[in-house]
Amino acid sequence: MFKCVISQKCLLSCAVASMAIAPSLQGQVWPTFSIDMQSRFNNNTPGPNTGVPDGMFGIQIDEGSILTPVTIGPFAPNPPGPGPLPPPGLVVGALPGIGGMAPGGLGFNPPPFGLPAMELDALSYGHDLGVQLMFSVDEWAGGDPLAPPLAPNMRSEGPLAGLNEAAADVFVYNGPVNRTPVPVPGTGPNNRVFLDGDGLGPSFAPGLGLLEPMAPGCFFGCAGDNLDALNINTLQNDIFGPIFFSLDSGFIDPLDGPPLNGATATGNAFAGGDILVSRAGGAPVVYAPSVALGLDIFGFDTDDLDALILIDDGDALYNPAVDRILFSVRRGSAVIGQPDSLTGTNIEEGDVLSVPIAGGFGTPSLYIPAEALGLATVRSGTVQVSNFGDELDALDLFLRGDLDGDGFVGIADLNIILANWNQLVPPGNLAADVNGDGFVGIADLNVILANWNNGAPLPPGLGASVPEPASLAIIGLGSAAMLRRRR
Ligand SMILES: [Ca+2]
Ligand SMILES: [Ca+2]
Ligand SMILES: [Ca+2]
Ligand SMILES: [Ca+2]
Repeated sequence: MFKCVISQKCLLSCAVASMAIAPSLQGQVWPTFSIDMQSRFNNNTPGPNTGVPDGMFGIQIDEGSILTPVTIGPFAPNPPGPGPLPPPGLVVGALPGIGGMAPGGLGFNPPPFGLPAMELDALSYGHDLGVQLMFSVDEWAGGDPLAPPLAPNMRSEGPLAGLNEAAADVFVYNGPVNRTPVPVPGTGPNNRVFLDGDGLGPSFAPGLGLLEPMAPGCFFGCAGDNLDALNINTLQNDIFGPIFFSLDSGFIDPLDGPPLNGATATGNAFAGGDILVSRAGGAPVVYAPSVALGLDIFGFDTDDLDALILIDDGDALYNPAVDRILFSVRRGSAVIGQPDSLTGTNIEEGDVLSVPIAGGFGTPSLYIPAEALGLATVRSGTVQVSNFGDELDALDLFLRGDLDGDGFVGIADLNIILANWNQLVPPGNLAADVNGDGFVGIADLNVILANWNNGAPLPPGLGASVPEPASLAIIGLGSAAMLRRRR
């Protein structure tokens, strides 16, 4: 029933997995993610294959690895489950020729002498169609202290609450994925826990198999992991490519200091603000250069893109008129504190950004400000853990009920349910078990019906034109028209 490679480790994994099967898997969620170089599962050590053996193949994890929870089997991205779980399994490694679910690696160069790390810090498979925004933060984020303490959320899991467990968690934004002005601190839609790093208390949300806690200032002695790249709904074919990602810039993190950033990007002849694309077993090429995103205005590799939402039209070539990008930048980036090109708001590391607005300052445009997400910022005077704004370090979009990943809930999704009706999963298709209770039936059908005709509202060419507030309604009508055509 559970397909695992034969080894002592995996027998243990399978035993844990069989206990962890329904009713508490998170249905319709197949997360793939990466950790950062300080993380415990990386043995707190930068560099290729320096971490603990992964939970599926026994290959050493590193900060360039794409991982998934170990709950079911080694051949497709797994759902999260209740903790404790084995170490995450290797989906795609960084170095050429490395094993994993999709063998061959992302084609990173091994780090040259003096540049220890191979840090992948943003991830997408190019179809991030959804209406719920998911994010993670780093270990220094405390959350907005003025926001209501709606536990479990980013603030209740973080250092202000004395827990230091937020860095490995995934949070869902309570607001809509629309252009949003900066709210008065404490009044934004805020967030709640969606997935938990270790799948244990206090949130008991489905877990990823990561370790907690990770405390601010742990440097290279961290007890836990920082999730720094995320895709929530990873389909089986996604992992073979195209895989969109970004690498780490060379400039130091002003809170963690040297040598905590490894210049992985320049070591591979790219900038840390570039979005790259690769297929498992291929070599990376530039998809969207940093300058197209309003980054590196102050020079090559002066900004680092560290979180990515990407919708590509299928050719894996960036066309600003049709492809859509949302992103965030890393602490220490030169563009932080500069006015965004839409509203003139000083950019922070917790902001969700889009591409520059024509005729603006040439900088990225603010899409959803950190304050709306429930994060602390310098510009709002809400930081407490450090002198820097809370760092958002991973992003994705999610659409409940979109089982085939096309950004729309409709007949195709219903047919997946019907084809597996009345079956236990496995052997039924895991995709059909929308609510994760191990059985395909009324409960799953009801999720589809409750989200019927729901679709991703992001307009084509997001951020490429000026979406004045009055025009947002028109964009909404346009989306509705598109959805009608697709029925
Ligand atoms: Ca990483
Ligand atoms: Ca994180
Ligand atoms: Ca980057
Ligand atoms: Ca960021």
